[in-house]
Amino acid sequence: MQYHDAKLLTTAANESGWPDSKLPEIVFAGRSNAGKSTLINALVNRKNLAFSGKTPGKTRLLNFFIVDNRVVFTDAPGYGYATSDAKSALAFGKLIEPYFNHRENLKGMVLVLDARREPNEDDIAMIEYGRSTHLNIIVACTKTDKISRGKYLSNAQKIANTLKLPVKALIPVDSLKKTGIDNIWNAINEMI
Ligand SMILES: Nc1nc2c(ncn2[C@@H]2O[C@H](COP(=O)(O)OP(=O)(O)O)[C@@H](O)[C@H]2O)c(=O)[nH]1
Ligand SMILES: [Mg+2]
Repeated sequence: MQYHDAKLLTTAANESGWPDSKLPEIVFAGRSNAGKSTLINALVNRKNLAFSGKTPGKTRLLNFFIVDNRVVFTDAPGYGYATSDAKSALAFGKLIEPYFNHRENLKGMVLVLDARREPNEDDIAMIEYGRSTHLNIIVACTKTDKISRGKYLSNAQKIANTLKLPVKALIPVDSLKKTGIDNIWNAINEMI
């Protein structure tokens, strides 16, 4: 397991809170509970860098982590939870839209999906948004430890069809056992 130097750079509620950094950035987007924070923790080999599971709090904001003085990971709020009512959806849009549209060093998006679930309309909107702002996009399918290999393959085909991607664009991961984490790193390194 490779060592990574990682720390929270800052937490931002709006544009004035974005870090003054020129490093390439990768945003982690996905539904609440899809496994974004756990994936970030697995990538940097830390247990609790990004707030995962039942520690909400700062997860309604953008959390910026600097990794190896080389790349910044941005943990975005989960949209299932953030967009469950009109007011929250508006707040989510106000937080995320300027970031996607104006953040010059934003290079790519890791769309984080639970491998057991079909993408919903929020996931589709998110990938379309990434495409419309010309981001490089990779899709991480988490929690593969909870399903058989055969079930993963059939789910992956459905997910790929729904998102209009080749199935090989999906990267299966088990963030707990760290399976597939090297593949995510390779894809991130290509984006930055
Ligand atoms: N079994 C398993 N559980 C996972 C995996 N990734 C995340 N989880 C669990 O899923 C829950 C939500 O993860 P979290 O990272 O907080 O999701 P977020 O809301 O997208 O940031 C937590 O209880 C994690 O431990 C995985 O690959 N395998
Ligand atoms: Mg989280």
